Amino acid sequence: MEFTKEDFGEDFKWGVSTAAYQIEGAHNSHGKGLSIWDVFSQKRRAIANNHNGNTACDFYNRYSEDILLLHKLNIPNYRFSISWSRILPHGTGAINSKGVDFYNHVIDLCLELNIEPWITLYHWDLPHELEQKGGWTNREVIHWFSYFVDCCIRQFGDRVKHWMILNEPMVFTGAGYFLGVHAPGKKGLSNFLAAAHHAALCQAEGGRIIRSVRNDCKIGTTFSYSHIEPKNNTDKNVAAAIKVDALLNRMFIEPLLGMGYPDKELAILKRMERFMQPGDEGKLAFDMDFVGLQNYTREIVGYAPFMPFVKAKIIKADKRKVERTLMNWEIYPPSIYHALKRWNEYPGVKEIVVTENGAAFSDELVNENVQDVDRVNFLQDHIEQVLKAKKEGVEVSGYFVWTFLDNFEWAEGFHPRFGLVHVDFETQKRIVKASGNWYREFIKQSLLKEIPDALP
Ligand code: GCO
Repeated sequence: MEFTKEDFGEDFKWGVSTAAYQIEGAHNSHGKGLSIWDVFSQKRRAIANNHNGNTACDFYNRYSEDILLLHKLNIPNYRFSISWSRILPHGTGAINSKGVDFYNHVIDLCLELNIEPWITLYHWDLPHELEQKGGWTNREVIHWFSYFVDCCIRQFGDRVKHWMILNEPMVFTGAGYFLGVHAPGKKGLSNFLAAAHHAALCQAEGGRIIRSVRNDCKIGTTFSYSHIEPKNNTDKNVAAAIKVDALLNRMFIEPLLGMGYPDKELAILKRMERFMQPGDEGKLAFDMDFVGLQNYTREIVGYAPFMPFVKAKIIKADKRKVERTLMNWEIYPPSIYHALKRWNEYPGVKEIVVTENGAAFSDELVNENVQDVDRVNFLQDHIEQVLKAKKEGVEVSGYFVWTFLDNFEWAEGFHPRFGLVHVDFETQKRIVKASGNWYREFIKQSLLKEIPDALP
């Protein structure tokens, strides 16, 4: 490794990311309402091995120890999400004060330890009661979501200065409302387009609400992004790659930047008009302070005449016999560099934060030790690509590892482990992996306060 943290400059933000449903557990404790993931994960065969997040990492009960562990790992920025139905059990209306207390404790302990809290408002766990009214396919979601955002910024905005509106809208609308493999398990083009349009409106509206309530917060939102290449340069394959790129990489960021949906490249998006109302185009735009890049891999695309709508398919990593992670995602560090360079060229993008990057490997626990050298290499190689982009002038200001703790990996259950910290899901014991120790040393110079004597 031929770089240090110092090469990124003093202001560069190092951190880790998590999400409520993946770690909190306590799915029905202290007045919490059910979310679509609580319900979806109970369906037979929805999740690998019939796992569910009812307990997950039990972060709800163990947050003090876990945040102390963040402190021990020298991690100065912690990104987590708010479980909407923990705060608003019915999705709107009455606030559950116990839920608010929990996030207040998390935030206050972080601040006490000089760890900057970064909040994601929506990381996929819509309140179940709202799904019963159509969820993201119902345009009313804009009102429900606005109410939730308003509650959160009023409750926590005095102390939390970094906000992200949505986590990867392409994934929760695509997997949840088109493919049906994520909660709420809906399928079909109409569900997808409706959900996607409403999510795109909410990402901008959420930004407007935060800015109208407080003027001292940095507002962003996050997007998944995979560098895409055609399997070869025939016209058909190139055209297929352009469509998949429009769908996976451009469909949510471009309307936010005032460019509209990329329907020239992906004609199917013209059908979005069915869900659009007068004035919507303008409402899709908002000038974020930063955008969050979430990158894991690249995708190779080929022409596939029988695939509905896009006539394209992704050729998975095992078929290509390339180096890959446990998720069957190709290990291709330049992907993050290409993403940063491309986003930097959008005139509306002011600042980019890598809000997620990481990998699942088949970690082995031997003598209370996980020597996850493959993860250390993955992180180093990706961080190096971020530095390369930064040196070339890209406005990238932070990097967050996905993730802190091994956790509930959505439809894959607990099998793929992405953490810097190993979790035994039977005993809830935490063991810092070699990658966690590496990251701790890498960011050592950050100013962290001593651990205070008394904990809440
Ligand atoms: C994502 C999610 C995470 C996943 C991670 C690994 O945004 O896709 O934020 O929840 O766990 O990406 O798949």
